[in-house]
Amino acid sequence: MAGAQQSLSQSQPQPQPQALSAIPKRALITGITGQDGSYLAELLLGKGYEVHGVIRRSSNFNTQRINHIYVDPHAAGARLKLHYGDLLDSNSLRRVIDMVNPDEVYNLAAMSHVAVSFENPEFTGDVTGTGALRLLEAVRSHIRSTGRKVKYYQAGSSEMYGSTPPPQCENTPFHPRSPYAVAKVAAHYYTVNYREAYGLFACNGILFNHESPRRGENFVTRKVTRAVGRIKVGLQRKLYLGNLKASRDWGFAGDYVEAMWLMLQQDQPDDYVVATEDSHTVEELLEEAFGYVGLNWKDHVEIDPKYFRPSEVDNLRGSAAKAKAKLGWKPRVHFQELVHMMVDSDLELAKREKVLADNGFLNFAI
Ligand code: NDP
Ligand code: GDR
Repeated sequence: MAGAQQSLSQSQPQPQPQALSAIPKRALITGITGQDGSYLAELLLGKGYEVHGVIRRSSNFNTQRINHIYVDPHAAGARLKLHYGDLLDSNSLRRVIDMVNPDEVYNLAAMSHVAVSFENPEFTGDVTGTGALRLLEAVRSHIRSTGRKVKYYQAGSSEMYGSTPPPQCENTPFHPRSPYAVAKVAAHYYTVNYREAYGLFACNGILFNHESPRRGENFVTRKVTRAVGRIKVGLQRKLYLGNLKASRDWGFAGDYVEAMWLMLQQDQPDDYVVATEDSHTVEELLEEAFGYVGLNWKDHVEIDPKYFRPSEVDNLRGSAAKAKAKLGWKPRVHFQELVHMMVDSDLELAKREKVLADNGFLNFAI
């Protein structure tokens, strides 16, 4: 749907503070076009929020994950609004925050691919690390000039633990193993510093891997389930992967965005690990995903060393005891159900692709 990008609001007047009690809470989400942004937007709309998203200009529309919740902002009652902005552009962040007057800011935007961060380290540091600092400064400046209360959420990552052995909790030392992870550690401590120095209500969610049918196709879970669907319908034969021995604590993105929201509903700001407390290797992921549709992964998977990382993170498994005790959060979807959900979705997608391929509308070199 092109509409989501074509009718971005320019400078709509916002209600003044005295009128706020009569209107819904306003949330601003950076990274709204990503996996988590789309689930968080759905969650907040369901809770009655007015949701504002920061999107960046791209030569192709990139709002596929939120098109189903988007309505034309001219329509009465539209509660999802999009604004152009970029974590690389401080002025755009200040402008959007001053225009939106958010009650809650969720910083989900990042260059989020670990392997790509080795290829583009400086860019990753700028977006994923310094980008958080730019946003924190924009929030601080907004609070200073308006006197309003604004709560801030920072999307932290289990990658920050890197080579520190599991189980990892809030007190576990960080040992980042990629430019992405180093940038996330910087963002983490910027957030802690703004809380300590300026009294900002700022929380770090230290989230372990979370996946869904909306996961980007070059992360390993989705790469596998996408291949399973295509192999099953005859559109693909081989799947090339890197390290099959790495172990991850994989949860469902829909569960994890609830934890983000819960953090900002507490009386005091704090940092929380969010995890399933269960870990599986990439090989176990392959067994589960291929086995679910009656395939043997060993017939299809080949190793391509180009997917090995210069420094790998071998084993992540979180302890979410604090989030369970203080937020009342717990994961609903576990590994097997998650993998089946993703395979079911990607099998349907592959069947539709097959119809297009059989009728000459799609080319697959298999
Ligand atoms: P995605 O890669 O799916 O989404 C990233 C989002 O960031 C996209 O909306 C992207 O926009 C946006 N973005 C990238 N660069 C910029 C920029 N310069 N300015 C503004 N927006 C930008 O990530 P996820 O949804 O999976 O993750 C959300 C956040 O949580 C990320 O910060 C990630 O690092 C972190 N995280 C994710 C985990 C996971 O397992 N999914 C675990 C722990 C942390 P566009 O669509 O235009 O590319
Ligand atoms: P990760 O996720 O690096 O944990 O970061 P990813 O799915 O990319 O890798 C997980 C593990 O799988 C191994 N692997 C492969 N990975 C990819 N992408 N492609 C392959 O072909 C492949 N073969 C093996 C990797 O080496 C790794 O060990 C994700 C991101 O969402 C981050 O933004 C987030 O912070 C962390 O999760 C928590």
